[in-house]
Amino acid sequence: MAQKGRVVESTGRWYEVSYDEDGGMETINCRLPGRFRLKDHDLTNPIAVGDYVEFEINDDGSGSIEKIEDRQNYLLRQSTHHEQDAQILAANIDRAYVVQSIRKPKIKQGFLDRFLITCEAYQIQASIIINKMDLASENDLDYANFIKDLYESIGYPVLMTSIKEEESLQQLKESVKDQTSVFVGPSGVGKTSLLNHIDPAIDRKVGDISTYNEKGKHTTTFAKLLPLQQGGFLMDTPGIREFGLVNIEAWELSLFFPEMLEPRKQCKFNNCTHSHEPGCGVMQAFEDGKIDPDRYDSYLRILESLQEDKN
Ligand SMILES: Nc1nc2c(ncn2[C@@H]2O[C@H](COP(=O)(O)OP(=O)(O)OP(=O)(O)O)[C@@H](O)[C@H]2O)c(=O)[nH]1
Ligand SMILES: [Mg+2]
Ligand SMILES: [Zn+2]
Repeated sequence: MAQKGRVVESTGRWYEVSYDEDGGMETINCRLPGRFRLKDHDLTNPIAVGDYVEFEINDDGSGSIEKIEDRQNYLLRQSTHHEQDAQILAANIDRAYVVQSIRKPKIKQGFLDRFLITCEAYQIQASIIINKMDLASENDLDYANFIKDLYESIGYPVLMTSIKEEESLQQLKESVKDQTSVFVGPSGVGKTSLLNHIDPAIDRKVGDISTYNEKGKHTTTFAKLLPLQQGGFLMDTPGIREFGLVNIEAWELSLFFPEMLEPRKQCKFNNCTHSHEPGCGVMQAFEDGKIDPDRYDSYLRILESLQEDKN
């Protein structure tokens, strides 16, 4: 008889599936019969971590995936320079957290903005975590508060955390309960450390203090969806330097900046790129102080990079 489960890890050939057995979580290694393999042409993975599946248990104790349920949503990512390599990072997610640290390494606003654009484009709720707040100087604290006010005014919750201050993790712990969440961010910001504090049973390897900025040093090397004791799933992902945008055209970019949605209705030209055109509602809103200069600057940089891709 087929059982229902959820893919928590993928090696490309094997899929680890987590399922409920008499109230306890069990895992089984499953294979995917050949007939599924070429279903989704433009994506490298026919099954993604986070997919809900039905499987049969074979005599040798391994499993065979029989059915993949339709995805409610998914988060795509690509390494910035490989157009073809779009991959589903995770499927069926309730919230994605973009994790940054106030120091070691510093907040990269460009990373935040690119990630948030993808979440808007793929209809995924997003939050921002600023970790390592215990390392913050007075100036850092001002900057963290600036980021919090700015992004919350646009609609993204911002949490300030430190693994050294247990109370700072309370809200995060409550938010991830019974949800499927994903942590994404640069290497060394503390994604795995946060996870280990949310559920101490997880106990994943974290980085050495001294290694965070060494080129190519990543402590976490593969994405894994971890069932939480308190209910729900949390995905730990390897650190990435930049978040590449997938399948986004220059003309639609402003649709993924929530604060531009109203102003862009005032643009004189309906193919306005909000960069130089006369009668542009977005540029007007920027001049009136209704759009933050850093965000508008991010918009222009990303627009330029999307236009370059076309040539
Ligand atoms: N001071 C301080 N250090 C922290 C905090 N959170 C994590 N760290 C340290 O930062 C280093 C990196 O933490 P990891 O959890 O491995 O970072 P990661 O984001 O998972 O990194 P990758 O797996 O490489 O992507 C470790 O030495 C942690 O102990 C924090 O809140 N405060
Ligand atoms: Mg990690
Ligand atoms: Zn415009």
